[in-house]
Amino acid sequence: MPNPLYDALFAPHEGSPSVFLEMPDGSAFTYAAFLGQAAQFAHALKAAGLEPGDRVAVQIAKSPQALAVYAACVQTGIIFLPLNTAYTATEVAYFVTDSGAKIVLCDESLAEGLTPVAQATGARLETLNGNGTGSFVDLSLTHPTQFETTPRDADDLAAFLYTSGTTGRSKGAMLTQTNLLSNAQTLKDVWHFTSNDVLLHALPIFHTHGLFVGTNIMLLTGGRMLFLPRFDVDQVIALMPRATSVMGVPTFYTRLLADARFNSDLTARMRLFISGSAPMLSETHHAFADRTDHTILERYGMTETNMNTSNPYEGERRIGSVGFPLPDVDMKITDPETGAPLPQGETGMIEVRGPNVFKGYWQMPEKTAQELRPDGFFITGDLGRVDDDGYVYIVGRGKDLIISGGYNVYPKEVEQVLDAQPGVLESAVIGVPHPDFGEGVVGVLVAHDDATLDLDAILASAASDLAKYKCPRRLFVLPELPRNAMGKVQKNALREAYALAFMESVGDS
Ligand code: MLC
Ligand code: AMP
Repeated sequence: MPNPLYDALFAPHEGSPSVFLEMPDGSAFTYAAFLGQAAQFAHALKAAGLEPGDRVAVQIAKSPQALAVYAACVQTGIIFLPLNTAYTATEVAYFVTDSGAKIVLCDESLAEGLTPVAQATGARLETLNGNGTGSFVDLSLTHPTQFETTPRDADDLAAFLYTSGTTGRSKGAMLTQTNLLSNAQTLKDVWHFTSNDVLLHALPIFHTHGLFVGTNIMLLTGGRMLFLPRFDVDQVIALMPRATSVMGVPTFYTRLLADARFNSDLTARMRLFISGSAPMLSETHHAFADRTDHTILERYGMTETNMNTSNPYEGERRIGSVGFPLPDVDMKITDPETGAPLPQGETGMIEVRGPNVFKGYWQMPEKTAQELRPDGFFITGDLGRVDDDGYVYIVGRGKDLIISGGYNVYPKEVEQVLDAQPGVLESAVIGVPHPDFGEGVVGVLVAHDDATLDLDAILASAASDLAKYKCPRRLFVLPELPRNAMGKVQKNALREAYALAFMESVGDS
């Protein structure tokens, strides 16, 4: 009985002695060992009473075992719900409650904080640590290293990825087997990945980029990954001579360029550098090409759609552009107000349709209807244009979103937390240029009459609710927020006003 995603990504490697994952300490996991562990995890999930379609929420460090949980979910038809390890217990509580996850898997160090979450929702809490130990592993040890794959339809759900929104409430993007598989197949072809490739993998595996792009492509090809727990310049430089490809966010490349050891000798064996998840400055593109003779291939994607466009592997990689729509992706540029298609060359809303486009937001039919048209086009919230040669340019965002080091921060979510702080009447959260993260989060506060704001206390309190990367790096206080005639806060004015002050403060720190 078929399970298209498992059959394509994992089944071909069962019993294979080829190395799948190589760790920075030199230890290695063959495909056979990896899939044996995944099968044991699949048994453990089944023994815990989970059925196909149930959700498993995981907030665990990047490790081979963490990836094996993903494989186990695919093999059992259980929906994999990975969570950023930076999320606070408050944030995780929402995801677990909203998704109705039956099991929460977390690092031992997080177990105490998440116990009340599990108790409140009736989820079972098990641990899995970055070093491959934990109660979940203990549960799996007595099980066989083979598991009879659960049949699935191509349209069945494989994963939920939560993405925040302009209303501040996170939405669970439902991704089907086809969404993940079709995109991996397309990308493998357009980027010429083969079993000879060695991907230097330094991205987190709880987001589209590191999991569904990097990992799925390598699984599909049977290639190897140099699997780093996180992006570490020293490790990346040490391992680069053994790699053929890197996928990263722009911060990876600016950090490499800031290191004098990074030069063309180091990249001589490299075949492909890919960037995405955030805009790359043209100066970074040029500096990279000057230093290495490689032109970074920039592509464009998002949680709801996986990848939509890519610069060509062969042919001109146009700096400033995110390339062409992928072969199976329809794209149109529309008037953001009316949805009517705009003439060639004009700037408007980017809409995409294809097998990569998600099924909708979990239990949010209204939100789904607002963003996913009945004819299948998804309204991305990104503003773009297409040039005469068909290259797509992202020229702005129709959504109020900050991207910091490749992580999305929705101002509304942060504003809600700031507004609830003592003495705060209202707040506006903006993104301003940051030399390392591309954009940095800044909060502008207005105090209630007579109130004196304790900015340190406000930041500390926000940090207990929000993941660190969402927390403002600086707070400023204004007597009132600038508003237009309609009463809307003029965030552009705030961005202009605080960009310099923020940059200077980054320089000082
Ligand atoms: C870490 N910090 C961040 C941050 N990452 N702050 C803002 N933005 C970020 N992205 C915080 C840390 O908590 C720490 O706080 C301080 O900043 C410095 O930490 P660091 O050690 O320098 O950070 P590091 O661990 O090196 O992480 C930086 C990073 C990482 C850029 C390597 O954020 C990263 O791997 N980003 C990739 C995100 C990603 O995969 N995005 C893809 C989404 S999918 P303090 O106070 O303790 O010093 C998607 C679709 C698509 O968007 O198209 O791909
Ligand atoms: P996420 O919701 O985390 O998946 O983030 C997706 C968003 O990242 C997109 O909607 C874009 O705004 C942005 N993005 C991804 N890739 C690029 C890119 N190459 N250039 C500019 N923005 C990008």
